[in-house]
Amino acid sequence: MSSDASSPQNARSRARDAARALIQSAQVWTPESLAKAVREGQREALAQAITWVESAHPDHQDRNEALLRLTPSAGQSVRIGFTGIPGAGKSTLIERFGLDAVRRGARVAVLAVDPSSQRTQGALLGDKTRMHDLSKHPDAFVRPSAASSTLGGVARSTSEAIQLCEAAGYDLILVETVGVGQSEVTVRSMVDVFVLMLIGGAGDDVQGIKRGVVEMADAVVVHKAEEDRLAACRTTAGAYRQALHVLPQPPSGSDTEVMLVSSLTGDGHDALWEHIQHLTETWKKSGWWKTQRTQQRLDAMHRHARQLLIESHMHHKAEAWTRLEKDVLEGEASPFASARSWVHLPLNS
Ligand SMILES: Nc1nc2c(ncn2[C@@H]2O[C@H](COP(=O)(O)OP(=O)(O)O)[C@@H](O)[C@H]2O)c(=O)[nH]1
Ligand SMILES: [Mg+2]
Repeated sequence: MSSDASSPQNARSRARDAARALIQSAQVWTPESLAKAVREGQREALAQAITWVESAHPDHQDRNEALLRLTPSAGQSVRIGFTGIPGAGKSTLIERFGLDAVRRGARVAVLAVDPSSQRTQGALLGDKTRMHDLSKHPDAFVRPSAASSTLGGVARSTSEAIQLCEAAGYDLILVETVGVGQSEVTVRSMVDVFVLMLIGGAGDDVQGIKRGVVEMADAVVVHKAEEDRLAACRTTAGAYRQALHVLPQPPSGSDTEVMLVSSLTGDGHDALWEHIQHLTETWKKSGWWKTQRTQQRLDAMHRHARQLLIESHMHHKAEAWTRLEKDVLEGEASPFASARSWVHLPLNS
């Protein structure tokens, strides 16, 4: 048989591939067909399903609800959140951690929550190139942060994206969130293990780490701990160990571990993996695993109720909103009175 690229057989097969790709891209999904494709583990379907649930449009909510009903999570996964300022090395650590995990036999999904990417678009591009090897791996799925977001930010749909990844058979879900604003609090309530990442020697004020975020962490990673940075990283780690000592014990019952890690050399990566394994096993035995997940389901319901209310009102009373905003800007109405009258207006005003 000829292997010549210009042979008629090859041309026919290329045409067939192109036609198939065209059909696929033009495919009109129903919640049923999309859910089935997600459960079969088709990546394009998973990407499409996440795009669906990211939509805040009221007309899309029936469709999304049907999709989510048909893609229940088996609940066997481990969800890990990583937070830290831009530049802490989250994407780099996640790529290395994820590649180690697929080598150990896990199927890994990475989701990014980046409220700042809407403005800069920078993180989006950065993550795609940074997780290059992981995103190409057949046992991994990498979803860079959505660039568009309405009220409540990208985090709004992250718990649904997690569910979809689990339905598609991914058993290790890694969520990257930038340590600004409310995103780390929201992500904390969606993951089993929460990791705070710092750079050694950079100082707290520089990194903008709030005490509340340290309290939420199950592990503190002092990152980029290699070569001439090692001494500074050890000092930072010592300071955090001391600070954690005076904080109350976390509700999980496990003390927060402070670890030195380098994603350049890989030092500390095995220890981080083992620590997370240890927490998982301990919490499954103690009951904390189930307690936390149950509480998180309730948190998610509350979050959605707030979000759906505001989105529905924004959609149906958009004109009144603009009018009232103008009144407030011109000093003709008080913010409180305007907000109240808007809330009490009937829909479609
Ligand atoms: N020295 C050193 N640099 C690192 C390490 N991990 C990441 N970096 C670098 O830190 C910069 C920011 O990394 P990135 O993963 O994009 O950080 P993110 O914004 O937190 O996702 C990049 O230039 C990385 O190459 C590490 O372990 N050691
Ligand atoms: Mg990043």
